[in-house]
Amino acid sequence: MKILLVDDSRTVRAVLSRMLCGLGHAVVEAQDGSQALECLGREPVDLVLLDVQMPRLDGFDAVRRIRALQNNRWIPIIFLSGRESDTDLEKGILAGGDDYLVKPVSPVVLGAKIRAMQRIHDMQRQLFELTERLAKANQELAQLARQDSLTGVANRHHFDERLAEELARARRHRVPLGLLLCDVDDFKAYNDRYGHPAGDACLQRIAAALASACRRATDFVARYGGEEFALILPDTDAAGVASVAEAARARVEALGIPHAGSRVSTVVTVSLGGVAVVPDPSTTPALLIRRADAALYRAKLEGRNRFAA
Ligand code: GH3
Ligand code: MG
Ligand code: MG
Ligand code: MG
Repeated sequence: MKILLVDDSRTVRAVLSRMLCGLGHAVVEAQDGSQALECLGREPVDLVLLDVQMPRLDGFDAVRRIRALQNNRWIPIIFLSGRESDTDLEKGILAGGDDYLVKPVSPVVLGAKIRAMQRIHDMQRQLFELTERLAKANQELAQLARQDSLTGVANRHHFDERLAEELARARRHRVPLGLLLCDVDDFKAYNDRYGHPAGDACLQRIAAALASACRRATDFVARYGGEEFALILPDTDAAGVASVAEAARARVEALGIPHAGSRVSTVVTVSLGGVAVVPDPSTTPALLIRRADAALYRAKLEGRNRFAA
C-alpha cells in the first residue's frame, strides 16, 4: 500500500516510516494537515496515518477537509495520536477517521490495523469496478433493446419513440416531416422458394441498402414488422421523400438478389409508400403511419417495385 504519513515530529516520522517500509508499504511523508492535503491533491494514496496534534491544521480538521475533498471515493484514515483519550478517539471517528491508535504503536498492531483497512479498501475497489461494469452492461443492454436483432437497424419500439419525438420537433419548428413505409415484394414466394434462412439474409441486405439510401445523419431506418421497414425523414418535404424513396428502391433492386418467384422482376424489389406533412396539433404518429400505409397499398396495386405518395 502507498501510505501517507502525517506527523509534525521528524523523529516520529523516521521511526514510523522505517516500520511501514519493514511491513512492505511505500511511504509518502507530510509534516502537517495542510501539507497532507496538498499531497493528496497531487498523488493518490491508499491509506493515511494521521497525527492529531500538529501546528496550523490539526488532525481532526485535516480529516474533515480530506473527507470533504474526496467525492464518494473513500480512503482509510487511521489516527496516530500522542494522547490516550476516549474523548479524542470519539472525536476522531466522528470527524471522519476510521481508527485511533496511540503512540508508541507496535509494528504488529500497526500492521494488523493496516491489514484490516486494506481489506475494506479492496472491497471498495471491487465494488467500484463492479458498478462501472454494471453501468456499461446496462448501456449495452439499452442499446440492444432498441435494435432489431436480425438486421441491426432500429426495432419497432425505437421507431415508435423516434417518430413521436420527430413529430413533436417538426410541430414546434413548423417544418415538414417525412415518413416512408417499405415492404418487400412477393416475399412469401421468396421464402417458399429459397428457404427462410435465405429470406433472413435477404432482409439483412435490404436493411443495409435502405440505410445507405439515407443521406442525412438525422434520417432513421427501422424494421417495422416482418418484412416491412420504415424510414423517418426529418425536415423533408414531399419532393425529398420521393427522392429518398426512389434511391431506396433503386438500391434494393441493384443488390441483384435473384427472385425467380417474383411477379414483377427477376430480382428482389420493394414497394414504398410515403407521406410528408408540416404537422398541426391534430397530426398523430398513427395518422402518419395510416397515410404512408395507404400509399404503400397503392404502390402494390400499381404494380410493385415503385413508390407512391
Ligand atoms: P407483397 O408483394 O404483397 O408484399 O407480397 P408478400 O408475399 O411479400 O406479402 P405477405 O405479407 O403475404 O408475405 C410476407 C412474408 O414475409 C411472409 C413471411 O413469412 C415473411 N417474413 C416476415 N418476417 C420474416 C423474417 O423475419 N424472415 C423471413 N425469412 N421471412 C419473413
Ligand atoms: Mg504531533
Ligand atoms: Mg408485408
Ligand atoms: Mg411483402
